[in-house]
Amino acid sequence: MATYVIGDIQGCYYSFLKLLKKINFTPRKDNLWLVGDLINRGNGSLQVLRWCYKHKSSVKAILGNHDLHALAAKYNIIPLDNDDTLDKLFKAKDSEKLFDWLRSLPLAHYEKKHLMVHAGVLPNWNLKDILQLSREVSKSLLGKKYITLLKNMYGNEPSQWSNTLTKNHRLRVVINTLTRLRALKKNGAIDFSYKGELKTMPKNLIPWFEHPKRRTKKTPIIFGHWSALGLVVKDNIFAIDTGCVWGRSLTAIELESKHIFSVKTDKKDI
Ligand SMILES: [Mn+2]
Repeated sequence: MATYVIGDIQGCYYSFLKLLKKINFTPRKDNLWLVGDLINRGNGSLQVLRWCYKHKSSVKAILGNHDLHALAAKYNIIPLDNDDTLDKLFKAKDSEKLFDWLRSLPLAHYEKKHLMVHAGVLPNWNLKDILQLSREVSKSLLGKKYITLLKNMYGNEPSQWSNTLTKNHRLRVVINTLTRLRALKKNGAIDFSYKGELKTMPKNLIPWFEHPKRRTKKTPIIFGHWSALGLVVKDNIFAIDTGCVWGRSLTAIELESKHIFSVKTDKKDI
């Protein structure tokens, strides 16, 4: 029995199957954690979600920005973008069931002393804060007003956390942080523009995980979202988005051993 954490699949179904084969994944015996962005941009979003739904008792998945975007488009809050690849999933006869499952996923998962988020966390949040804030978003997503929440999540402001934010702003900062964060400005504000590599990062920015006062330093954190980082394994930080949908690779890490498994992107996926 093992626990594997897989990076951003983004609808790359054949790459996902290859990786499952490589780790010899056995449902009911092994556990699979998925770091979010299960769907969109790759060709196989429908197949990926059907696989996850079918194996949901073995899967612990969290929401990424692309999953939330898909939910908003599904519920007609925003139109699809030209580079979205969600048509088949929207038109499938089991679409409602799959989206209900997707909407039920949390934004953070903590188990076996490891925290999984899609993008990042803020320096002044401790583990308890993160799990509490994730639960607040889930409560809204699962409640009657989930359309209001999905409408309200759009926007980059406020870019700083404060305990005195209004509820709408509070939930927006939580969603933006957990699903979109890469870099912070020196004053602690979230930077929403930089998506590149560390070595070309502007001097006024710092990766969220390198903030000197981050309160979660002692908690191993596994995340995806930042494909330009590539694989990073150091100081309790496990960045595992290796850019499958960009034609690079899909990566899994075995939680207990920290062994890394990787497959090249299958050409059928992109
Ligand atoms: Mn993402």
